[in-house]
Amino acid sequence: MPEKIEWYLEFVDYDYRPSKTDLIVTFYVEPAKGMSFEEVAGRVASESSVGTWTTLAELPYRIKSLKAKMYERDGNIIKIAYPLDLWEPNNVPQLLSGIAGNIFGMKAVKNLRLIDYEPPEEYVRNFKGPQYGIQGIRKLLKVDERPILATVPKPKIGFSAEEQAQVAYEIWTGGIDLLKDDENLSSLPFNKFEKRVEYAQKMREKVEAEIGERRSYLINITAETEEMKKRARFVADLNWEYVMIDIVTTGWAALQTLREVCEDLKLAIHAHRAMHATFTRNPQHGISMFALAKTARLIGVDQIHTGTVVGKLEGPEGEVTKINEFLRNDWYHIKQTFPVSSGGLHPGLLPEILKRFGSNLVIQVGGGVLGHPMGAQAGAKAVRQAIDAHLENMSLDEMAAKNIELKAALDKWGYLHPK
Ligand code: CAP
Ligand code: MG
Repeated sequence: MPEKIEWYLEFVDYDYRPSKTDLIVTFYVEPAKGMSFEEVAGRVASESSVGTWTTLAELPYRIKSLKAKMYERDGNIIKIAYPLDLWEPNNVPQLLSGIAGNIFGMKAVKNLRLIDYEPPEEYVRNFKGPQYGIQGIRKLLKVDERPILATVPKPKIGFSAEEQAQVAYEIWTGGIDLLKDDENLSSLPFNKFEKRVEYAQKMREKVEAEIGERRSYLINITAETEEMKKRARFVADLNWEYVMIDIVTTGWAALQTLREVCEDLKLAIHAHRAMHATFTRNPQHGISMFALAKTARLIGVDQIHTGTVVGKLEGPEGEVTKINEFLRNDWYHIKQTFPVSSGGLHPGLLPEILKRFGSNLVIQVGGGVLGHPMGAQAGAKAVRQAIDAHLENMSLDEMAAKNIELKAALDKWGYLHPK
């Protein structure tokens, strides 16, 4: 009998019933031409756990207990159970190198998408999760019920540090809770990080003295990890409450490091997801935003962008709702993470956002404030008036009849869904 070359089908077992401690992954699989579904599914389970392309001369005795098993199929959707011993506690890069690594490049798959993964409590208990969570953020900002509001100055890059503080004055006095740096604003010749943070601090003191309300700032510390640690310390020294991190471009290891640093510095983490659409957007291939958001909550971000459905950026209705519900639901000891709705929003779209996702949300409006015909402070007021209309069960037109700022916003953008 010629020696067997492959052993993939040993990773397929429809009679297997996962144990309580298995980590379960749901994939969408499209086999390459000329390959059976089980051969390909077996390859996915093998290559993401202990196997390789061919049978091996010698196998340590424990291999049997470490093999992943594809145990369920529903059309192109499969479930694979992974023994817990495959996964090092508190090591997210290693988890993703397994369940989201080589398998995406295998010739055997035409398409592959990681839809979700369900870690057992034994795995989740190794992680801190968010330091503040939704309740903690609301307490921090002294905002009980309504959505938390943020505005990012636009153009996204171009203001000097001092000019940005002027914009901050406008939006904070107009009623927006959080100033936000844009995802690609780090430390630039005309807008040095330290200067920006210092000018904003002085402006916050002025505004809070004037209006008697809490205001804060999502300060983008995105950089090399050691530099991010330095910037986080600088932010904490000036008694700010948040840092913002572009978690995809900085990477999971950096986020885990900064989560530890932010615990000591008592800083909340706002997660921007720039670059996620390189792998989340294609429904047949890549990794779902749901899996990305779950990973970010596990490590411990307090807020994360999850989409709007109606704004300028892609985000399927069902998935955004599912992500937002997961982030706000209980998950073992892991606190809730605030979903952030942002991207192409303006006052005319806010009732739709609140109807779809409720008020337990952070809403970011950048161009929809800085593009207001009467200026940024009026833009901020128009956002608050749109939110108040919804909370008071009034139409925008009724609210606009009493508020010139909202009327001007509706005259400019109406109920436009930007592209
Ligand atoms: C929004 C934004 C955010 C996007 C990110 C921008 O500005 O600042 O980065 O919301 O997308 O740069 O486009 P606008 P997502 O309010 O002017 O659109 O929230 O989907 O991650
Ligand atoms: Mg941005």
